[in-house]
Amino acid sequence: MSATPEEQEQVQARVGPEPTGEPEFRPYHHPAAGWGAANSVTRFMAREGALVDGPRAIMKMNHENTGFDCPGCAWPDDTKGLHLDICENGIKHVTWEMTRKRVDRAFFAAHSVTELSGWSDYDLENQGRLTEPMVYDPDTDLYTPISWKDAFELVGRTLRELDSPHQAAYYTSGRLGNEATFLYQLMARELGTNNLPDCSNMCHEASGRALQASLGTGKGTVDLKDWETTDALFILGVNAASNAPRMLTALAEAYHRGAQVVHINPLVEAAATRTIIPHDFKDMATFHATRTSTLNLQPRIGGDMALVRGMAKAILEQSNADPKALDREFIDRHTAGFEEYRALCEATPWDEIERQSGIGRADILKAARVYREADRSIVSWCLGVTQHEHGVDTVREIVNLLLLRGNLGREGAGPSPVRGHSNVQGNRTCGIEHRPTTEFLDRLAEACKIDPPREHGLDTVRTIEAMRRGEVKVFIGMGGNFALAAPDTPVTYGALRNCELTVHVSTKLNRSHIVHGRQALILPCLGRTEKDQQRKGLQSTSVEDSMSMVHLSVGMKRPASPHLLAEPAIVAGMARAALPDSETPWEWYVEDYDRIRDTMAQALDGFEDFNRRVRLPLGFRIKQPARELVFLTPSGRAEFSTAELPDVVPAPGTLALGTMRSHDQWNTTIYSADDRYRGVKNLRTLVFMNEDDMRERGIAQFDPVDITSTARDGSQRHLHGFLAIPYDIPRGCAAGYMPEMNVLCALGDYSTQSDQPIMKHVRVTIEAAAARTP
Ligand SMILES: Nc1nc2c(c(=O)[nH]1)N[C@H]1C(S)=C(S)[C@@H](COP(=O)(O)OP(=O)(O)OC[C@H]3O[C@@H](n4cnc5c(=O)[nH]c(N)nc54)[C@H](O)[C@@H]3O)O[C@H]1N2
Ligand SMILES: Nc1nc2c(c(=O)[nH]1)N[C@H]1C(S)=C(S)[C@@H](COP(=O)(O)OP(=O)(O)OC[C@H]3O[C@@H](n4cnc5c(=O)[nH]c(N)nc54)[C@H](O)[C@@H]3O)O[C@H]1N2
Ligand SMILES: [Mo]
Repeated sequence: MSATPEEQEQVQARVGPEPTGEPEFRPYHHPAAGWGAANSVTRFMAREGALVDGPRAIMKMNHENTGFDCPGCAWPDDTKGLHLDICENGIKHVTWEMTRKRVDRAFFAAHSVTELSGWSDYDLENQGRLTEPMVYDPDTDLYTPISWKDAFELVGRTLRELDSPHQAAYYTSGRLGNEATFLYQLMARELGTNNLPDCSNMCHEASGRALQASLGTGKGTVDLKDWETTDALFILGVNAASNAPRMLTALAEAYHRGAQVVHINPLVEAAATRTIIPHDFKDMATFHATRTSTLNLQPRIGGDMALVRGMAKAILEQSNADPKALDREFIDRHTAGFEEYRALCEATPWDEIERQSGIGRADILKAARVYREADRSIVSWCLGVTQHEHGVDTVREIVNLLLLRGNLGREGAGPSPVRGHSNVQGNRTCGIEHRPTTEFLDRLAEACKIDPPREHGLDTVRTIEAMRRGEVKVFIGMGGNFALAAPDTPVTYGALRNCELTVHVSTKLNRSHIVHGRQALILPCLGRTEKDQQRKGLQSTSVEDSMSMVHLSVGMKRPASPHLLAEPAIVAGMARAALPDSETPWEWYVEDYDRIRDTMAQALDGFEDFNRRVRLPLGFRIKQPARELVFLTPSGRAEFSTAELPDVVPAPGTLALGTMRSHDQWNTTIYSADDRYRGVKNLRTLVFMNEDDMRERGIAQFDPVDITSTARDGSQRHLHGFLAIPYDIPRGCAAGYMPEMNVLCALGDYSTQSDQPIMKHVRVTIEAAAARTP
């Protein structure tokens, strides 16, 4: 299944920008955010030519219903009207969208696709905003302009000519607003398929499935107010300072308040040290840093479940002498399976817990004591927990721990997954789900007068497999950069190239436009910062954050080009062409998004009275039954899980490699080759290793190394010449950046629990690079 070494190398060498100097590594000892962030932002805005518009736009960001929602991460907005509820990376994100650079028809006429395929991903995106629809011309190997009408007709004709609706797949990246999302899933289902792969399949699928199984609803139960009142925060597998920077404010406030903040991560990330809160002008002026951690534990990669089991075991042991260690009343009234779980914890020996977690018993007991002494605890997690074979079991173990002390359904307590893209949670709520429930489909059928397909569709990995086999012939991407984000890069490339038609609705040029099907379209859309003018006036779109708050986002900038269409209009255009007999009033919907919202109010649970409630000052919170102690599980109670601990200890000579983001990137969008908080400059093709693991292999800092991954099926994949960096990471663990390292992730290595590609635990060997024959 794997590609030739040459193909793999081509892929990994071309992601980041040309370094501006020699690689540097100096461990970072400064607080997160603060002036380092402010400097970085100013330089970045100057580069994008956004120094004039940027600040004005940023003042409008995340303001209750009068501004646009930051298109960056899914952290909720401040509820107290904080002016400047913003962060370095959100600003970069917005500036990147508002750049003055443009990719126009002259650009495409001057550069063939073959030429562009030799460009780095950084250079592709850095050309600026796309300006008009383009179609690939195989005769000239150029993208050439096409009218919107002809583009829609090409999509419609190709879809109509398929033998089965299941020969098309409709990918969503988590930035799509709720209204466009609803129309998009409606189009797919009216055409007759549930093939709705999305970025959640690579992200929080495990969280959704675990919370669904344990609590009956696949979302977190807490909100920001809970974060503000909790006694103890446990943060697992999140690089908050880079990926959810506004969480720093919550951590610093918690620390000020005297709450305990425990970070559990093989790497001590910047958020686990100190921060200067950027909107706190006094702190900024006086360089005053606040601690954001009271305890850091560094488990081995994949060791979280054992660590959490250890905490639970400690609490249960204590409860023999001190019954108050448990909330017996809560357990008896609201949970099922407690005795089995207790027996399992008792039967799991401490030495096994220590070996699998990589943490000594004394440290586990410290964490358990924090948990025991807190009246209210929140556990928060992100990809460090989910992108594993046993991601579902681990999230369920987290819930087990919370249940022991009744940390659910009351203020300041509960599970709090940190979602990824700004609207990835809203996408799911509004129907992007390849495994829809019968209740969802029944309501959709009634509200929209369609007959939706009942069989489950394809997720991300299954879509790639089906494209390779020629079973999916049309790939439509609503945002995102599928070619680069998905695992097993050369295999994914091959799958896309095997398509009859690939269509990408995008704001910027990216790899997925260059690695295309026999026919290919680039359809440029408005960004979230831009004014969306439709027949009935200026439109706003709604989004849902990590804590289930739904609110409106209104663009304020003039569109990057007069030829851009809004995402709902693009969906409607494709749908109208593909479904000539459709009774859905596609154009009528697009004239006024209130009409889409009225239909959503009928079709979606929790969206009653949508148009009114979404206009409330902070929007509204979708009701979360588990929060009200209503558990939609088979037993009607919160269910303890009883999974055996997996064996995550690497075999002798091998390492567990986690792929992750640098500080200066947004998934496949790379801003620079620096990773400030990890002390790295001018280098992305690196691997962080424990010093002893390096010494054992005769590897010194910046030595080039060869990395070989071995998949479950025994196939091997390679990266050549990455530079080793000695880092504070447990022995047997290594880390490096996505998407460069996606070539190491075998397509077949997805979790049997969640179907998520295993991106945080790749089995590798690393050795000093063999000399290469030129
Ligand atoms: N600026 C910026 N913001 C972003 C993104 C971005 O690319 N840039 N991406 C967005 C998206 S889509 C998502 S999903 C989120 C991702 O947010 P994160 O989950 O923070 O993303 P990663 O960079 O993959 O980092 C994962 C963290 O998990 C840790 N880790 C790795 N393996 C393990 C393990 O076995 N156990 C534990 N406990 N920790 C482990 C790593 O050390 C790292 O700190 O961020 C969102 N926000
Ligand atoms: N090895 C490894 N791989 C990973 C991960 C990992 O941790 N390790 N993480 C995974 C995760 S969590 C995720 S979410 C995926 C990310 O996967 P994707 O969501 O597919 O990728 P992005 O890089 O976020 O997409 C960037 C592109 O989105 C387009 N875009 C930006 N704004 C808009 C907009 O407003 N509308 C539209 N239509 N398009 C827009 C631009 O053209 C830009 O090039 O990657 C996954 N891949
Ligand atoms: Mo994500």
